[in-house]
Amino acid sequence: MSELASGGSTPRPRRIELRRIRLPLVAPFRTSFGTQRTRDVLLIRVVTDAAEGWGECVALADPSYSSEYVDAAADVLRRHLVPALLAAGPVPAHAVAHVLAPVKGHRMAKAALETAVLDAELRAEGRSFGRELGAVHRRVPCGVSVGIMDSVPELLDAVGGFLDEGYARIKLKIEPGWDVEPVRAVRERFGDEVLLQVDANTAYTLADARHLARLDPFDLLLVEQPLAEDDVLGHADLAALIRTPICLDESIGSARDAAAAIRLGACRIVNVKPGRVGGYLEARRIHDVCAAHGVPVWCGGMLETGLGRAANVALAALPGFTLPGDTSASGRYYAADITEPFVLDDGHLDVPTGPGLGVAPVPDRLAEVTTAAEWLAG
Ligand code: NPG
Repeated sequence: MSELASGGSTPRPRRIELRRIRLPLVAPFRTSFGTQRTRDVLLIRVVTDAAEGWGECVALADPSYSSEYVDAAADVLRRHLVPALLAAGPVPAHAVAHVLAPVKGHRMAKAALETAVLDAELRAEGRSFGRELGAVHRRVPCGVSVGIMDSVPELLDAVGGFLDEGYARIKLKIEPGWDVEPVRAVRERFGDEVLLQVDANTAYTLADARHLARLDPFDLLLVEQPLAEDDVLGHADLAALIRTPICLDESIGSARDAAAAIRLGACRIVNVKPGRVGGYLEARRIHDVCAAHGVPVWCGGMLETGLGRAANVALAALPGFTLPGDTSASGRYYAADITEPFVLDDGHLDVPTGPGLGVAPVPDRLAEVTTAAEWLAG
């Protein structure tokens, strides 16, 4: 028996659907790399003889957060990843990455496919994502990410609203020209006890070190990805020049990247986004590497629908996720989600306990927002 087939009774993927949906955001979301107004999402459905499973691709419409974008993800899935998986026969979820490895890069596309296979497998076996990944909490505290605004008063209104809703942590998006003053204003208005952090999405260079040190007096939990994605050494240099702990996001594509960044002293905290790192199984490995080094992790977000959110909440319940994540309620982004919405309860979301993701698209709602769909078969 081949290594891949060692799952024994592993059902074979028979058909795989690529489906595009379009969801309007409740409000524009501005970051240092652009403004999102709608979410153009690629969903993958894997159908086996035993069950069907869903995966959400987090690639944005444009290659602005990273080099991946949704049309490219659909293309590489259609031409390379799905044919490779269908040709491989019965493949357990833990072996999907190995089957897809000959294709370089495209981690967000690979993550979505692996998630759909894992969901189908877990649904067939009646096991939840949380149990499979090693969740140790029944619910997780949630943070919220607040976009760049036109004015400080507008920002203070938004932050006040989120605190009233019960969010346990506030993350402010920053860029040159929108950093020290908004942070100062939020601290002055809401006090020192609010858990506060900032996210630059690569908007600075090492030459900004003295400016970034002006954030030090505000006792931020962390500054996320101040420098370029490929500037790990620059982050290590910056760490010697500022007191605020550095957290890496875009720079970390794998557990190996995380180990290297930690060894270099480039970060004291890691943002884990399953899409960015090729899937939930690699995300768990990053959790394990960081835990072994005493490095806290938290779960990032890519404006997921309920499908991706369900899996993120399960991941965020692992023991090393000691900081609140960007696992906000569905209503933070969508007036109507494609699944039952995730609703905040005392600043927390419940970890789904049903088989697989524990949630599924509501068929009518899914049909309403679908812009294209195609089936691929072996
Ligand atoms: O809560 O899902 C969420 C979004 C959290 O700020 C968030 N994500 O760089 O981390 C990020 C950022 C982002 C990603 C913003 C993609 C826009 C698109």
